[in-house]
Amino acid sequence: MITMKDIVREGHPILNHSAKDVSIPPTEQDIETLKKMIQFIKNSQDEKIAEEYELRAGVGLAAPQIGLSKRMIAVHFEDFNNQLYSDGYFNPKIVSHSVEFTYLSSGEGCLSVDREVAGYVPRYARITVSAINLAGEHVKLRLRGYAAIVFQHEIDHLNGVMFYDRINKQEPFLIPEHAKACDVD
Ligand code: 4LI
Ligand code: NI
Repeated sequence: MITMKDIVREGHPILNHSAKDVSIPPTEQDIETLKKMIQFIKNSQDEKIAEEYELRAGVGLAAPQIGLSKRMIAVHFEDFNNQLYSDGYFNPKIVSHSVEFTYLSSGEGCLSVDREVAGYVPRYARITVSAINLAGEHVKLRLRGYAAIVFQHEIDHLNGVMFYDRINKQEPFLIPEHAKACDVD
C-alpha cells in the first residue's frame, strides 16, 4: 500500500518535469499502480486508516507524486451536487476550457507540500477533460467548480507545475480577472 513515505516532496526534480504519456492499452502494472493510487486517496479520507498509517487527507494524486513520471492521476471526492468522482485516468488532457476563472477561497494544499502556502490559485471555472479511465474506456468529462479545480491541480503535476507557481507573487490574494470564488464546505 502507498503511504506518506512514498510521497515525493517539493524540491524533488520529478515534480518540475513533464511526465510521459502512458502507452494505451495500459499495462497490467500501470493499471495496478493507478488502483493503488486511488486506494491511497480513499485511505487518506478514512479517519481510522489515516490515523493508523499517519496519512494526510487528499482528494487527488498524480503519479509524479509517487516518483513515477507517467501521465496518470487518481481522484476520490464528492462535489457540491454530491456527484462522486472516484476513478483513475491515463493521459488526461484539457481539451477545452472557459474564459472565466475560479479559485478556492481557502487556498490549495498539496500532499507534496509540507507547508501552508497562502494565496488564490487561478483555475479555469469549467474544463472538458478527455482521458482513458481505469476501466480502459475513452471518457470526456465536463467539470466545473471544485471538480474542475481538483483535475487542474492534478494535471498540473503531469506538466511539472505546482499550485504555488500560479499564485500572484506580489499580491497572493489578488482576485483574478473574470473570476468567481469557489467555496468548499
Ligand atoms: C479530511 C478528511 C481549508 C484549507 C479548506 C480532509 C477528508 C485549505 C480547503 C479532507 C483548503 C477530506 C483540500 C485541496 C484544499 C488549504 C488536495 C480537506 C482533503 C480539504 C482535501 C487538490 C487542492 C486538493 C478546501 C491552504 C491535498 N484539498 N483542501 N485544497 N480534505 N482538502 N486540494 N484547500 N489551504 N490536496 O489547503 O487533494 S486541489 Cl476529503
Ligand atoms: Ni498536489
